[in-house]
Amino acid sequence: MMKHQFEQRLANLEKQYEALVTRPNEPLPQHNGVYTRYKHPVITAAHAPVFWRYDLNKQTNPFLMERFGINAAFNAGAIKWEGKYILMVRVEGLDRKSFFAIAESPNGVDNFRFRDYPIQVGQSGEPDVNVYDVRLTAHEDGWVYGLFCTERKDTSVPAYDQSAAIAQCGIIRSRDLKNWERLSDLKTTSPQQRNVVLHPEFVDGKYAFYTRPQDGFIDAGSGGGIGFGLSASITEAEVLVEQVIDPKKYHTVYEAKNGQGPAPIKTPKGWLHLAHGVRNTAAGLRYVLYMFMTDLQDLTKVIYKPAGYFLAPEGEERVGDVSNVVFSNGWIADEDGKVFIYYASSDTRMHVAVSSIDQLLDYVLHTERDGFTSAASVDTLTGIIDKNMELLQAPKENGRVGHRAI
Ligand code: M1P
Repeated sequence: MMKHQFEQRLANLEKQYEALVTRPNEPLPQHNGVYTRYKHPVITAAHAPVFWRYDLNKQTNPFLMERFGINAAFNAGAIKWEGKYILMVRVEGLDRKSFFAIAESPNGVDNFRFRDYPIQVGQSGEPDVNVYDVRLTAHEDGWVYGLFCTERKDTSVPAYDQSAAIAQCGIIRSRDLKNWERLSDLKTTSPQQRNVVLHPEFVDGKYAFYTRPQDGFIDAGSGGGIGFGLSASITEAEVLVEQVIDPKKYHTVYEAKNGQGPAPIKTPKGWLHLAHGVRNTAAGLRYVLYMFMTDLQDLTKVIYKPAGYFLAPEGEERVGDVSNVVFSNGWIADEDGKVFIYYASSDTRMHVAVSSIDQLLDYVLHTERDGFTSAASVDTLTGIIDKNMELLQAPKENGRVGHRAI
């Protein structure tokens, strides 16, 4: 490649990169009253800095070839830190390995920029083969914890089976979001664990965990619900009793399995939870998000749970490496009550939907629960229509009748 071509291409790459990361985002006009989606993904593989992907030295990379391609950037943990909106993103290279890297934004909806280096999570015993889906919790003990899935090869199967894996929960912690300390992996009685989340407060003086016991790597088997358990220690965390507080259930959006999303948000009415539910279809697994609320005194008691999904893949969100998936492991509740819900689509890119504590409470408290039959759904709908008919037919205060001709 001619010298000037190298420089020209590099200049173009840097220009495109700057244009992408500084592109303003905007709320989409149509919304359901519960949250507002934004037009552009907040993070994509193309948000990985040019100096990650290319060797910028003309001597060692004369063709200005990509040396470390990024396949996807998704399933990010989230936290507000020193006034910035922080996403700890699952960045996946072309080699399928994922790792964590922090991207920061001044406003939560655009201008996310990766820090220069990815995070070194260290090791705990047998080295991780793959790490992903971190949940960040600012715990009342003063540390910020990151609980993530550590995947290792299942060596108990015959050599021809190169897919069998074991998922467990790895734990890191930090006081500055720069230096991370690896703790021992969480021990439970379940053969596998994914979607483990640390509750932000002590419960009976202990650390509280949301778990997702599962028999196999993909199939939850006899497990699959959202579990809850306590551990006296966080450095040698061990949950001996997992109580399933939100089980999978026939003919729901969480029929095959489900999992806690980010750490729950405390409100005066209860703890707000965001979770993902999975069902099987002829086209493969479909992942959607749903919400529920647990009791402030008894964290194992689900007190509200709207029927169906809260957010499902739409439009281009439906297509990606693992299509028909939305997944969330990060949200940020701002001081003014605004809530930034970060979700990934189809294991490929990150989006934001903005809501508020008031809207989410209204949604969770006043959306009818699942009646688990078509007849029950018809009853719910009929109740809504009946009330609306009364309104539409009632004389208005000024003496006129409702606008709808009956
Ligand atoms: O591919 C969809 C999701 O599958 C897994 O979710 P779960 O633990 O519920 O099975 C995870 O691998 C997740 O990362 C992925 O987005």
